[in-house]
Amino acid sequence: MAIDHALWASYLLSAVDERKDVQAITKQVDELSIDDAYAIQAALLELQLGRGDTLAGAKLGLTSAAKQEQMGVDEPVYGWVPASTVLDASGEVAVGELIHPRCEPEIVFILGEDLAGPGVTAADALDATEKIVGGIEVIDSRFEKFSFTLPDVIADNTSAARVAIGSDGIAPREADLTTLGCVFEIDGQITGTATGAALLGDPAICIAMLANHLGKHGQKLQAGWLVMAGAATDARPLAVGTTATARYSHLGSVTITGKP
Ligand code: OOG
Ligand code: MG
Repeated sequence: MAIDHALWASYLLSAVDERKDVQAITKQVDELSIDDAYAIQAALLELQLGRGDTLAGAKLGLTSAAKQEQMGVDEPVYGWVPASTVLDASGEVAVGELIHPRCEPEIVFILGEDLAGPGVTAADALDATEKIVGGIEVIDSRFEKFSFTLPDVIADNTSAARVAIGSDGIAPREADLTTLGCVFEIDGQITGTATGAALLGDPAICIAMLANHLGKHGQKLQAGWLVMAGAATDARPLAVGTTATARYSHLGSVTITGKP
């Protein structure tokens, strides 16, 4: 049976609106192809833009071994960052607006120029980048038990929920991104450490892959967008009262706090 993309997009948006987890799509249909999953993701974005949201950028997920092992999915995924999901400088996250949020460190590329695939290389990605900043992403799978297969998580816009962006940035070639370090802390306890090389060998490779993926759909990364390369450590629960800090070499620190 053909997959009704708009129907599943509404299903996911209702889960967001009602702050209630829902059954994985693949538990309810015979087969969900990767193409159908990206079509549901596109329909979901259409619904969000139709409500007046705008696009602030794009993201990758599952680009590190740490994340792939945590989630049991072994391929990178691509998604969108609606402007309404970008947190203000306070770093406060209203946990009550979310289902079962987790947080994770992100290396974030701020683009100065458009980047259009196919054929984009890591060097092209750096050329198009204005600056690189640290961040923390809050992910919130709309699926029960934060559990999903590859097509489910794609349809669900790669669990994207919120993102905090650091204020200190560097020029794209100011530091070696493969050795750029990150220490992730929850309430002062270190939960993970990684370098940029954890992200498919080089965070810039991730950005190039995303541009090439979008190129296949006649889309591109756009100047001014923020683009997340994916978390280099596993994600941790974010509850009311939790403070999460990502300390980066070269990029300073970013802190978020869970609020009611
Ligand atoms: C999927 C989203 C993954 C990342 O950085 O790996 C992601 C998930 O883990 O729910 O954003
Ligand atoms: Mg992420």
